[in-house]
Amino acid sequence: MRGSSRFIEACWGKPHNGIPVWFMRQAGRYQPAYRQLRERYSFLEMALSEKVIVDVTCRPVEELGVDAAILFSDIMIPMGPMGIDFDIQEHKGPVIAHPIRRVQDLKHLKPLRPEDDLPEIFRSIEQICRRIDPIPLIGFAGAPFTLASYLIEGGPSKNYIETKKMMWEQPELWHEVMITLADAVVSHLHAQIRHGVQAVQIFDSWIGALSVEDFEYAVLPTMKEIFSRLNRLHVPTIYFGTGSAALLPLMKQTGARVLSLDWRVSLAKVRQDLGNEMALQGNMDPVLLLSSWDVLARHVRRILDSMAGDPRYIFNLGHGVLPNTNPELLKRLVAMIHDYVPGTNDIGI
Ligand code: 1CP
Repeated sequence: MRGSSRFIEACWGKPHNGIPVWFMRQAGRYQPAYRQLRERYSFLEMALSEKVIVDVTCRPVEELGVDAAILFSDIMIPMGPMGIDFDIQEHKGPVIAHPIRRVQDLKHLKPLRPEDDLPEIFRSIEQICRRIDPIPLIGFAGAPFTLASYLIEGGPSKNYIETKKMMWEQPELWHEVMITLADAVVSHLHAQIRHGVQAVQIFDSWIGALSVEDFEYAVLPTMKEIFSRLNRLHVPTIYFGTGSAALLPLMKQTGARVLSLDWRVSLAKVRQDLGNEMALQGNMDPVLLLSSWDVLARHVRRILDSMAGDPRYIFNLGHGVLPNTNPELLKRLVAMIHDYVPGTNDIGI
């Protein structure tokens, strides 16, 4: 049996001691051990090696003292067995050999059969859960919009021109793409939960590119369907986006139990606007980790004071840890959050 964890308790809004903390991209390039391995292996070799997945995932728990681990993987990994030929290039990210633009391109995709297609990942999840117990492991997947943006553009993008054109000019094909990806996301996350992850996060990193109207029409129905299928398994479900301030009321409607926010919004204001049912996660600017400790600590204190006493709050960054971040600073930050004692707060929650 697993013990209780303040991260899981905070997701559900149950009483717990101290503010939970973990970091997006805590398993990755800022870690000296990761960089050493990366000199010898490609990213994809590492992301499919059981030993590497387990080690890179567990280290932040053991070295930084965070309250949750996140699986070392990538949102693109399930796309391989579905028939997408891609590579992950250093300093760039995913590059897709044959972008999806027409109905025929979609016809070649196979449904994901997670345990048969990616056995290394599920064996790793079981090992990780045993090694870090009672600290929980967070599983994840990319959201259909963010995945689609890579598949349609062929790689990282600034203006999402082909993606938006498909969304507007070929709504039926767009719908098919969203449904196909939604099925893969749900089956991948269901399998991760079956093998032991205790919470799941859906990364919609580039959703801020959409207007409120486009999100409501072209993305929201799929996200509602995904969260409704996931919530049946009674594990916390987290929805993350960046640049998404205008979308937050609609992101709440998806049914996600936790919203993960970037640094552009005020947590206390979002709490006020969205009410008390959902947990909130975030939202320190990751660039602060490249500043001096004094500057960093002042900003952290402000965030913690603004959410003091809120049982549904989880400290995190507004986006991933940047590669040049000093691990010692992350460790000190975790300690500061755990040692935090609220003064008086004027939020009243
Ligand atoms: O060269 C290298 O060593 C690869 C760098 C790297 C790493 C360490 C990539 C390529 N992915 C990852 C791991 C990763 N990716 C994790 C690990 C777990 C953790 O958080 O600690 C996670 C959750 C992801 C998810 C991911 N991949 C997202 C969503 C989160 C986010 O940061 O917005 C996205 C958008 C990707 C695509 C991707 N993969 C890699 C890069 C550099 C990118 C971004 C490219 C772009 O700017 O579009």
